[in-house]
Amino acid sequence: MRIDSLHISRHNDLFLEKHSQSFHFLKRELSDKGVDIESIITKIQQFQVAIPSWALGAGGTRFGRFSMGGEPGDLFQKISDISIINDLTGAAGAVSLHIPWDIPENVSTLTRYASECGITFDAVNSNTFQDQPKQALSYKYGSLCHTDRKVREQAIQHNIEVIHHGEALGSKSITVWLSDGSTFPGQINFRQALSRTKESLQEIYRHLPADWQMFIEYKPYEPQFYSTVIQDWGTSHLLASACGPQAFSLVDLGHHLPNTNIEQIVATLLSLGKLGGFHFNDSKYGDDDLTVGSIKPYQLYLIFLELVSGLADPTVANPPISYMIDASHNVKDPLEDLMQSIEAILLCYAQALLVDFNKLNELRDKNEVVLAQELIQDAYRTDVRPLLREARLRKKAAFSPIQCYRENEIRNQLIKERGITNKAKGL
Ligand SMILES: [Mn+2]
Repeated sequence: MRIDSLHISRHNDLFLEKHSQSFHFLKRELSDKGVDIESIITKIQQFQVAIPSWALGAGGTRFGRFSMGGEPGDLFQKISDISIINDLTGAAGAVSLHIPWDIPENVSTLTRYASECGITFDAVNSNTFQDQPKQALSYKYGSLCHTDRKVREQAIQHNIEVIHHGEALGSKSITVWLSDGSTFPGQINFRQALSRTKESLQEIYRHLPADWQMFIEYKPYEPQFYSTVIQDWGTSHLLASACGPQAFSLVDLGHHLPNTNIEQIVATLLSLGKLGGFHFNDSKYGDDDLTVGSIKPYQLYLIFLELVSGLADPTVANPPISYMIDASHNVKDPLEDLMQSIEAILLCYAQALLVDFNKLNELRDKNEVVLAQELIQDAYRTDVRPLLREARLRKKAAFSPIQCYRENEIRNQLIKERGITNKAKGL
């Protein structure tokens, strides 16, 4: 189903007067500080974050999974769900496919449908962390790092197939995340596992089309609890460099040990020109399951300071970054959770755009510690929601995406259309 643009404009009409007051108040306040508000609104309008095809169903853990009904049963319905999010927020115009959970069957019909929905195909993701039905060899003891050459070849071949699926859809990148590692001390030879992984990635890289990028994601633990082969950004960068100029590191917010300085990792990778992708989520204790900005919004803001200042720096030779939300929703309606995440991302992005980095660097040069901190905190403490709303109104998206979603009873409509027991494929 698609959301009727008339319903969105009716919803917006209710807020126009109130919005105009708060927007003009903020506009005056920011203009007095010398902020170019129009260029910020344009940047907010242009910001896009991809939605993964596995995020539209109810999330869950190994203990249980509770459906909310109306889940998308196929790729067409998943794209339709993303188009609802995109129509309401104006910021989610791409899908990131996970193969083999979402193998595109009728490619020309699918690409036509996606284009009608205003959705493009972002990075494709390979999966060698599970065994699939009819798979010849098992990934129980790893995939690209496996001791058996035949298992490594099977995993390499899978990644090449994923690239081919992506090419047919118009994707331009592949994300490789491995669960390879060990759960018990003594289980693997670290040096050999790393060397085999490097050779396998280099083989995949040789099959990368000339205009494609390969993103190498890292994670310190889980599902392996003793070691992972690509445990941190340094290992990811080492492997990306060993592959070549089209290979990059991918930072997933949740794939760090507690209190890691992720913004510094972002800055380091940017300065190396090797930050390819970024996965948004949040976490309290570990992993990556919570809504973006729900636990550590200030950390997200500090990361955006590095992204905004790094990408604007002419001495930084880093390509545009591929952004994706990579979270689980468990007890929430995933569409609502994704809209909350988009709002949190855009808030921190807009706040980072308020910062005068020339002034900040002058303060840093003079070691004005307090004033530098004051400067970044002043932007963080600015309520930029009127800017986000203005950007949405200009794009004919919804003033309040979640409220509009509720007013139109979208979940009930999806349940009516697809049934209460329908389950999305994925985790
Ligand atoms: Mn991720």
